[in-house]
Amino acid sequence: MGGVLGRSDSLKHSVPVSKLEGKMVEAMQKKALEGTSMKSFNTIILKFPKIDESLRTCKTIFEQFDEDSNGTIDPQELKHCFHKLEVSFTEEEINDLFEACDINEDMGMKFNEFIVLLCLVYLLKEPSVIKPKSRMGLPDLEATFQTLVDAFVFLDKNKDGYVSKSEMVQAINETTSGERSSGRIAMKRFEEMDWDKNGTVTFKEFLFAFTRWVGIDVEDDEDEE
Ligand SMILES: [Ca+2]
Ligand SMILES: [Ca+2]
Ligand SMILES: [Ca+2]
Repeated sequence: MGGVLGRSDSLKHSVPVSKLEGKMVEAMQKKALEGTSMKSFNTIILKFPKIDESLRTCKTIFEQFDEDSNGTIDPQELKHCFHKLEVSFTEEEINDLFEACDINEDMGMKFNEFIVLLCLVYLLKEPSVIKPKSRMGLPDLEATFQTLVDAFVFLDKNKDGYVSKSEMVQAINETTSGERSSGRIAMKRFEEMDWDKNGTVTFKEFLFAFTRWVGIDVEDDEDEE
């Protein structure tokens, strides 16, 4: 092992964080105080199929809110969505969220962006805010979002609301002790997550990576089922 310890941890945020990111980090630190149900990186992996299944049921919700059925949810449709879900966000909060999740900046939420957005809503608001209305078809979505929060809290060893490269390595090494390849896997996973390459992974980046891993960001619209 080389001797460059702690470097990525210490040169964290050279750019000031956005208001939304600040709120996310704060909310995540609060969640961290509740602890995590994850015991190892493998427990997270084992949850993938269930999370995948649950997120796919989200597709119906997505289609419901895509009022003009053009495959994306625009700001106006999102406002209707929040209204129906009884999520009381201010205009500014909704816009901030929209901007944060609209990765390709085309003023539309694609399915995977919408899922990330809903999960951030879950994080930012009190647990009861997404009301389990059966007609909306939000079955165990909250439980799934909680699982994702748990996974992030597990990875974020120092509970600062970000996952650093060394935390990722630590999490994976805890699981597969002694395997040489685990460090490389950790690096690869980390690089997939840290898409702005600033050395830390936010919950938002984590969620986007997740939608890729479970395969719900498929670009083409062909239904594989
Ligand atoms: Ca639309
Ligand atoms: Ca951390
Ligand atoms: Ca990053």
